[in-house]
Amino acid sequence: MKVQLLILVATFFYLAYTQLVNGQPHKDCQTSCGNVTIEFPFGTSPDCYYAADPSFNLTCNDKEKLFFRRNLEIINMSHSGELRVMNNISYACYDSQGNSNGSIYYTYRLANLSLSHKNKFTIVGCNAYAYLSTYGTQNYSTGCISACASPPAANGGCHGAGCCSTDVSVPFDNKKFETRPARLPNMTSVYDFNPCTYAFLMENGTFHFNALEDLKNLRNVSQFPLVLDWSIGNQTCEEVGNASMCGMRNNTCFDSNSRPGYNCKCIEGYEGNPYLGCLDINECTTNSTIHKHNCSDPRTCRNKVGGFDCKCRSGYRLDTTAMSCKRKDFGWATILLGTTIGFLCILLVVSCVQQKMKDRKTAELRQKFFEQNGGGMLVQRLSGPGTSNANVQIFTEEGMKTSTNGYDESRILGQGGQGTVYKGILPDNSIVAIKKARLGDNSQVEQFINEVLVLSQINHRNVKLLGCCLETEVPLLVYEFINSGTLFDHLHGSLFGPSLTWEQRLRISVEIAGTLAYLHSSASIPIIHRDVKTANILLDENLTAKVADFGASRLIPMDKEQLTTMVQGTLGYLDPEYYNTGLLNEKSDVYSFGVVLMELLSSQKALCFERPLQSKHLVHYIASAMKENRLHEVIDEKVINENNWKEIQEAVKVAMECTRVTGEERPLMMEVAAKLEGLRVTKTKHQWSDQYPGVEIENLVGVEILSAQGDTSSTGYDSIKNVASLHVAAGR
Ligand SMILES: *[C@@H]1O[C@H](CO)[C@@H](O)[C@H](O)[C@H]1NC(C)=O
Ligand SMILES: *[C@@H]1O[C@H](CO)[C@@H](O)[C@H](O)[C@H]1NC(C)=O
Ligand SMILES: *[C@@H]1O[C@H](CO)[C@@H](O)[C@H](O)[C@H]1NC(C)=O
Ligand SMILES: *[C@@H]1O[C@H](CO)[C@@H](O)[C@H](O)[C@H]1NC(C)=O
Ligand SMILES: *[C@@H]1O[C@H](CO)[C@@H](O)[C@H](O)[C@H]1NC(C)=O
Ligand SMILES: *[C@@H]1O[C@H](CO)[C@@H](O)[C@H](O)[C@H]1NC(C)=O
Ligand SMILES: *[C@@H]1O[C@H](CO)[C@@H](O)[C@H](O)[C@H]1NC(C)=O
Ligand SMILES: *[C@@H]1O[C@H](CO)[C@@H](O)[C@H](O)[C@H]1NC(C)=O
Ligand SMILES: *[C@@H]1O[C@H](CO)[C@@H](O)[C@H](O)[C@H]1NC(C)=O
Ligand SMILES: *[C@@H]1O[C@H](CO)[C@@H](O)[C@H](O)[C@H]1NC(C)=O
Ligand SMILES: *[C@@H]1O[C@H](CO)[C@@H](O)[C@H](O)[C@H]1NC(C)=O
Ligand SMILES: *[C@H]1O[C@@H](CO)[C@H](O)[C@@H](O)[C@@H]1NC(C)=O
Repeated sequence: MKVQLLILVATFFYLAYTQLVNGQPHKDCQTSCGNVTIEFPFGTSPDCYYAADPSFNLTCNDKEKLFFRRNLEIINMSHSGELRVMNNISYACYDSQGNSNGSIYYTYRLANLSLSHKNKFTIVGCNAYAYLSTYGTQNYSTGCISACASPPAANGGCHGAGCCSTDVSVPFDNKKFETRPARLPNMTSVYDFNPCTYAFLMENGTFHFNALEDLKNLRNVSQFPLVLDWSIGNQTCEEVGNASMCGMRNNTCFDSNSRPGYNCKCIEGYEGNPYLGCLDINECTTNSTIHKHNCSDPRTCRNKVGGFDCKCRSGYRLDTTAMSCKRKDFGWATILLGTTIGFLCILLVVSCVQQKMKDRKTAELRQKFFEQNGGGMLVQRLSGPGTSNANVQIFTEEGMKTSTNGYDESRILGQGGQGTVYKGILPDNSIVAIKKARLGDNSQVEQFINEVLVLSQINHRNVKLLGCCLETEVPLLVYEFINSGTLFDHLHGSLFGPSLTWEQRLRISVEIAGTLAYLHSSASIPIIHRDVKTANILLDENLTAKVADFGASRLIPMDKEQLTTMVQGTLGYLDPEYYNTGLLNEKSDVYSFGVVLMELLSSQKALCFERPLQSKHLVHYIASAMKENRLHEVIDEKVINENNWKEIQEAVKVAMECTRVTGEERPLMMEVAAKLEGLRVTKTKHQWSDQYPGVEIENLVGVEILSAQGDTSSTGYDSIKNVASLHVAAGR
C-alpha cells in the first residue's frame, strides 16, 4: 500500500516535471559527440530533441561520430538554422573501351530538412554530365555538362572544362536527393587521364578544382560538406505568436529565409542557446585576442545587462566619439557650491572656536572675580576652625543669572543707595532676595568676607544671609526673601491696610532693639549696623520685624572701642556725633534706633520739610513738643487709647535718651531692649492671649523668661547682663 502510494507520488512528480520542461531538454542530455557540440533543438535521445519534429533526432555512434538519419555525418550545427553534414561523392567509371566499370549513386533522405541555397552541384570529368534529382511534393532536377578534348590547364576553374558546377534552387519540401553521374558515348580518348565521372553536392567554396589530380582520382577525397537548412515548425513567427519557442528569455524569433517555420536568436548583448534562453555577455572580460567592447581603454569597460559602458573614474568623463576618458572641466556651479560649502565649514569652525574662547574667557573672568572678591579666602575660612556655624552657600554666576532670569527688570525689588535688589528663584523653588553688594577697594575684601561669615552666623531677627556669589565683578549677596514690605511702608506708605496698633508698634520696637543688642554684644566681634532706619526694617506676614541691609555694617575688633571710618548712613537717622567726628561705635546705632522709635510713636518721617524749620528733624520735633508739654500733639492719635498713655510717655523717654547728642550719655542697646521689653511685660500681663496667636509663642520664649526675671528684679530694666545672655542663648 505504502509502496503503491510512493510510486503514485513519484509518477505525479515525474509528469509534473516533464510537463514543466515542455520541449526543453533534460539536464543529462548528451551535449557533444566527438568534436561536435549537440545543442537543442537537436538531441540524441527522445527527451532531448524537439519532440514535435523527429527530424531533430540524431545518432551518436560508437566511433564518436554524430549522424543525421544514419548516413549524413554532422560536422557542426548553428542556431540560425543550418546543419553542416558530409555527403559522399557519386561516381561512374569506365574502361578503355568505354564500358561501364562500376558506379555508385548516393541517395540521401532529408526528412523535414532542406538543401541550402549555399550548396553547389558539381561534376568532375571529361565529356561527362550528371543529374541532381530531388523528390517531394514537387520533383526537381538540375544538371551540368563538362567537356574536354585533352587534359585541361592545371587551374582552369570549375567552368565547364573538366569541372562544372551549378547553383541549386531546390524546393523546401524535398524528402530526398540523389546525384547520378554519366559519360557522353564514344568518348574513349579521355580514359587515360579520366577514368571516372564524379558528381556531388557541396557547400560553395569548399572545393577547389585541381585538373591533374582530381580528374584522375577524386574518390580518395570521397566526402564534401553540405549545408542543410532547418527551422521550427512550418509557421512564421507572426503565425506562431506566443506559442513560439523564443521571445521570452532574452531571445527573439525570426522567419527562416529558405523554409517555412522560424528560428531563434539571442537579442543583442546576450549569448547562449536561443532555443533555451540567453544570458548576458560580459563584454569586458579581458581577452587579448577579442574585444567585445569598444572602449579604447579596457579598464574603463563596465559590463551591464544587455551591454556595457565605458565608464571613467571620477573626475573624468567619457568622450563618446573617441570612446576615451577626458578630464572633466568643473562647471561654475560646482566651483560655487564647493566654495560655499567650504566657506560655511570655515565659518562654523571659526564660530565654534570663538564660542570656546569666549567660554574660556568668561570662566577665567569668573575665576578672577572670585579671587578678587575674596572667594579663596572665604573657602579657606569656611574650612578653617571656628566657623562651624557658618552656613554660607557659594553660588555660581550661572545660577544667579538663571534665578533672576538674567537680571530681568521685572525682578527688581528695590533700587537705591545700597544697590539693586533682585527677586531670585533658586532651583529648589525657594525665593530669595539677591543684592549687589557695594565694595569699595581691594583692602575691604577681607572685611567683606568677615561680614559675610559673621552675618551668616547670626541667627536672630534679622534677614538671614544665605550665601553669596563672588564670580561677578560686584559680589552678590543672597538673602532670605521677605515680602510684606518695610516698616517705612507700613508707617508712611498707603499700601498696607490698617495702621499698626500700639501693641504692634511696641513689639516691633522690642524686636528691633533685641536684634541690635544682639549684634552689638553677642557676636564674637561686635557688629554695628550703621544704617538703622524704618526702610531697613522688614515685616513678614506676622508683622514680625526683621532687620535688613547690613551693607554698611562694620565689625569692631574687641580691642578697639571706636573705629574711624568714612561717614555712612541715612540723613535723619545719622548720629550727629559720628557725623562730626567720624568715630564709629555702637552708640550710633542707638541714636538711629531712637529715631525709629520716635517714628513708631509719631508716625512722622525722620526728616520732614513740611514741619516748621526748627522741627524738620523728628528728634527736634519731639523734643520741643516734650519741652512745651504738648506731647499728645505729636503722638499719632491712632495709637493713643485710654490705657496706654503712661507707656507711651515711657517710650518717648527711652527715645529721647537714645537720641542724646553725646554718645556716652545714650544707653546701651541692651538696656533699651530691656526697658521696652519691660513696658511690654506689664502690658502682656493683661492681654497675653488676645494679642499673640499661637504661631508667635515660639518667638516669645525669651520674653516669657524675661518676664519671670522682671518679677524677681525690682528694677526690671537693669539686669542687662541677663538679657544679653538670653539673646545669646536664643541666637544659638
Ligand atoms: C576531432 O578533431 C580533431 C582535429 O580537428 C581530429 O584530429 C579528431 O580526429 C577529431 N575527432 C573526431 C572524433 O572526429
Ligand atoms: C531516432 O533515430 C534512431 C536512429 O536513426 C532511430 O533508431 C530511432 O527510432 C529514432 N527515434 C525516433 C523517436 O524516431
Ligand atoms: C560514404 O563513404 C564512406 C567511405 O568512403 C563509407 O564508409 C560510407 O558508408 C559512405 N556513406 C554512405 C551513406 O554510403
Ligand atoms: C562549421 O564548419 C564549417 C566548416 O568546417 C566552418 O567554416 C564553420 O566555422 C563551423 N561553424 C562552427 C559554428 O563551428
Ligand atoms: C516533419 O515535421 C512534422 C511536424 O512538423 C512531423 O509530423 C513529421 O513527422 C516530420 N517528418 C519527418 C520525416 O520527420
Ligand atoms: C516524382 O518522382 C517519383 C519517382 O520517380 C514519382 O513516383 C512521382 O510520381 C513523381 N512526382 C511528381 C509530382 O511528379
Ligand atoms: C559510336 O559507336 C557506335 C558503335 O558502338 C558506332 O556505330 C558509331 O559510328 C560510333 N560513332 C562515332 C562518332 O564514332
Ligand atoms: C560561392 O562562392 C563564391 C566565391 O567563393 C561567390 O562568388 C559565390 O557568389 C558563391 N555562390 C553562392 C551561391 O553562395
Ligand atoms: C504544417 O505541418 C502540419 C503537420 O505536419 C500540417 O498538418 C500542416 O498542413 C502544415 N502546414 C503548412 C502550411 O505546410
Ligand atoms: C535574461 O538575461 C539576464 C542577464 O543574463 C538574466 O538575468 C535573465 O534571467 C534572462 N532572462 C530569462 C527569461 O532567461
Ligand atoms: C579569448 O577568446 C578566444 C576566442 O573566444 C578563446 O579561444 C581564448 O581562450 C580566450 N582567452 C582568454 C584568456 O579568455
Ligand atoms: C575495372 O577495370 C579493371 C581492369 O581494367 C580494373 O582492374 C578494376 O579495378 C576496374 N574497376 C573499377 C571499379 O574501377
